[in-house]
Amino acid sequence: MTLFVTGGAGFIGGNFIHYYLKQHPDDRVVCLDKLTYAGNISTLSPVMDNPKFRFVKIDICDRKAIYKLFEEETPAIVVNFAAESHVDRSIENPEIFLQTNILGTQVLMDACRKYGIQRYHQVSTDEVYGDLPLDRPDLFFTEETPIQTSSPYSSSKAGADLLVMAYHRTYDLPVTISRCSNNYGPYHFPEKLIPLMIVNSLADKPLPLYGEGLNVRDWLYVADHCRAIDLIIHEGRVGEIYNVGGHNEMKNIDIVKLICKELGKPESLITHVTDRKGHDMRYAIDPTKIHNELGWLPETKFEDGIKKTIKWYLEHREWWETIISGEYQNYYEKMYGNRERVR
Ligand code: NAD
Ligand code: TDX
Repeated sequence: MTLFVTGGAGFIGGNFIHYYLKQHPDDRVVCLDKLTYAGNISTLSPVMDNPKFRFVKIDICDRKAIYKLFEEETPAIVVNFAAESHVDRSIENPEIFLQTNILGTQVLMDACRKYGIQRYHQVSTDEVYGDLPLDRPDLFFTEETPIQTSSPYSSSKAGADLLVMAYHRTYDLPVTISRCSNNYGPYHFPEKLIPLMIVNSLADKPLPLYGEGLNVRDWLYVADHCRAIDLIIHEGRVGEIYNVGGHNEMKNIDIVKLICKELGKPESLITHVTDRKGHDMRYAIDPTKIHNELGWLPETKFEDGIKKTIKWYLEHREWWETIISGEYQNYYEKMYGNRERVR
């Protein structure tokens, strides 16, 4: 059986490929990735020599090339991780988000229709539900929560989700969607909160916290997300959406303080800067459906996961030092150079 994993040189897709090849040694995995700024081929170096693995540099929006690869490989399952994934970048330049996240999804599903497929799985996000107020801890996102997006990123992911469900209803495409909360773990690109704070702490650089730092995210260790997707593609019901999250809500400021503590750095490095535009206050997933239907529960507690993650960054300096020495420097200057210190 051949599985296509798009966006496999990125954070979650890369972790998923490592996970999947271990769990299903008889299956073949083909990774399709454009290698944008967020894609790192070095993330896949541990599997490059595996005869069950193939890497193809390809843009999911390139219809001709995608059709050719489907014809050649005839995948049974497609798992689509490929996306522009950073909210701050989407605020600066929404267009590429619409192209990759919506039109790229369409190209993949058209290829699935043309060449046949057992399952198309769309990796989506809890951000499609918008946000929850801080003073209503009783509220959670369920699969029935209406879509109400805040950023160009989340709107593009929601647009893709709607298209996926339309392809199911109209063309009977066998689809599933997972909507997961914030992931953390190895190979996380250092523009996102946790790796950025680890990398800056190690260099004794300011830790830029947006606004008061009271926004809440529901953190899940990436391997738990990979296991959820593996279950959904093999045992999940066609046409269904599954929320994935581990009831681990934390304020940004508490995460950053914890990273300072773990690395023995002073909290005085924390610098409150101008808030993100349209900043979502709180995300919180209700994972009852995936638990009841597929028996999924998170296995890694945050206290352990964050320690493992920090250890990984300490032991894999070359992975992130290469990233932050390149184009990332221009990005950092652009995004944080003009962000005012607010206190
Ligand atoms: P990432 O930015 O680390 O990786 C994205 C990957 O997609 C990169 O390797 C990039 O090169 C590739 N890519 C981008 N455009 C492409 C294109 N046009 N064609 C082919 N490849 C392309 O993202 P991530 O954090 O690993 O997220 C993966 C998926 O999971 C995304 O769909 C995202 O919306 C979703 N998600 C992420 C989180 C999270 O916390 N990171 C949570 C829930 C859902
Ligand atoms: O420098 C920063 N300072 C800061 O305070 C950065 C990069 C972030 N933040 C805040 C903004 C958010 O409240 O930290 C929180 C987390 O930010 P991100 O790491 O950018 O993640 P988020 O915006 O929550 O989105 C993530 O989770 C859902 C992923 O990037 C998405 O791809 C996923 O869909």
